[in-house]
Amino acid sequence: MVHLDFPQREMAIKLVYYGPARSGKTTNLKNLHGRIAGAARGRLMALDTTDDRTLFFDLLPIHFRTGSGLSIRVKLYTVPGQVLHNSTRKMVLTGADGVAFVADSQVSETRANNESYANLKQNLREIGLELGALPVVVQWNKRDLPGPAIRGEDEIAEFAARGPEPVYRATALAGDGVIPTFLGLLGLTWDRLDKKFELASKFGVPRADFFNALLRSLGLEPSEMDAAEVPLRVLAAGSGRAADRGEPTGP
Ligand SMILES: Nc1nc2c(ncn2[C@@H]2O[C@H](COP(=O)(O)OP(=O)(O)OP(=O)(O)O)[C@@H](O)[C@H]2O)c(=O)[nH]1
Ligand SMILES: [Mg+2]
Repeated sequence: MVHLDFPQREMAIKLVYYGPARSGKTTNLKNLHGRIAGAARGRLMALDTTDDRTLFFDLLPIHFRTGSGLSIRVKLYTVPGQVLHNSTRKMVLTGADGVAFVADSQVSETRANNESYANLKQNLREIGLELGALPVVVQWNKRDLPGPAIRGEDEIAEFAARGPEPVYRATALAGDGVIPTFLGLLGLTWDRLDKKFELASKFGVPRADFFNALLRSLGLEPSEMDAAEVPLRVLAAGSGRAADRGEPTGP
């Protein structure tokens, strides 16, 4: 749950990277950690088994300040994708302000993607959140793998056209698509929180100031923000969720 302190001019946002085992959630955080400029970058806490599988969760804190002195903390978490760690996933998901679903592009992982998406919905329901009420973006990772092993571009485009979530392609291992996914999720989350809590007016910080401060402290180019604003399918304002319309949704 977002932490807002208007008198102290502080806010803290929690974002969660969700998805099946080995889809690349930890890789997203490691890549972000490697690219964030010194002052904004917190310590990446990761607890892996020897074969690199997340045992508990990873946490990457980011801290930056707008020109007008609003202090912003963004805490990025990953869940452990392995099926047996469900209670940990639920715990990490609690209080999330937004979710990035990292799907594995490999055809062999289709079922794992679907099961993980269903698991996300189920866990959200159990902690009293609804998928439709939460900002969610989808990242199709591992686009570098050879053609026959992964879903085709047309399949990804089709998926992107079907659901309401912005969809990003990525090769997290090489850092491609990592920043657009992160900024896209943070953008949706800001918009949702702004609607609910009137952030821009109460903090006196317009959306552009928030993102300019973020980009500056992360050492990013404005063009990277542009990439985040143009996912494969831009969220259609006011459109109902695919799930509510009884249509298939999820990867
Ligand atoms: N080819 C390729 N491999 C990737 C990519 N991203 C991640 N991987 C590899 O996939 C494996 C799993 O990546 P992780 O980031 O540990 O996956 P995870 O989603 O955190 O997995 P769990 O912690 O078990 O849930 C590692 O060997 C990564 O190097 C990618 O874009 N392309
Ligand atoms: Mg992991």
